[in-house]
Amino acid sequence: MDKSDSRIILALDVLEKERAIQISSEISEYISFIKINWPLILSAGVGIISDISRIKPVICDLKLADIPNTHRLITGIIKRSGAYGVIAHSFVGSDSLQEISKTEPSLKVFSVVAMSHKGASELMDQQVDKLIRISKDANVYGVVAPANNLEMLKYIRSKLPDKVIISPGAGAQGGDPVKAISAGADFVIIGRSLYESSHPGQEAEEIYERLCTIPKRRPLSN
Ligand code: NUP
Repeated sequence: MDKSDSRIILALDVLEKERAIQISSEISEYISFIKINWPLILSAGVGIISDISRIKPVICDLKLADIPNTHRLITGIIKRSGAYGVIAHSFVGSDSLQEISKTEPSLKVFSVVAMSHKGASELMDQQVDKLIRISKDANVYGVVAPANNLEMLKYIRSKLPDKVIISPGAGAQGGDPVKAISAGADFVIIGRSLYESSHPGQEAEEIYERLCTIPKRRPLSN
């Protein structure tokens, strides 16, 4: 079966380069992208972006939140390393977000409009409309929205019918991948429940099979 249409993004939050490569290779046939975050980049070095890109396209979860010039500098580095996309915060404003695409038009920008942890309710959740507005103004490729807060996820989908939604919070954070995709996510981001599993390949295959039962919203680009 051709699994190149997988709606799973692996969140590769392990610290050792060898383990990162081994897990990615083991489950690569069941995933479409690999998201790497500060823990792996800080421990393995920026070269890990190109190492992992040989297995699947890499989304750098840097949650950029700075002035446009700093975004420009960071964008240059990760693009040269072969990154497919980057995650940035929207609360810094549309100029900072736009600077990323201005610097590297081919790099896909995903802006954070809502988060999956409890603390998101203290400030971010109340600002979701503004964060959506900023993301629209910046014409981002996609947004990050929580898989474990289905009301929020559905709301964001209703406001952004045409954006790609990537959705963390399934598995270890309590969300269900099938429910998240049914609520409007295009991709679920899954970390611990895959890389901490004693059989990551089997686990990924099971989630992949479950997701196959849900009709596709649209052809997905990678
Ligand atoms: O709101 C967010 N929640 C979240 O968990 C935004 C994120 N970028 N993430 C990231 O997704 C988090 O930093 C981690 O890399 C991944 C979820 O991993 P896990 O909970 O499936 O292990």
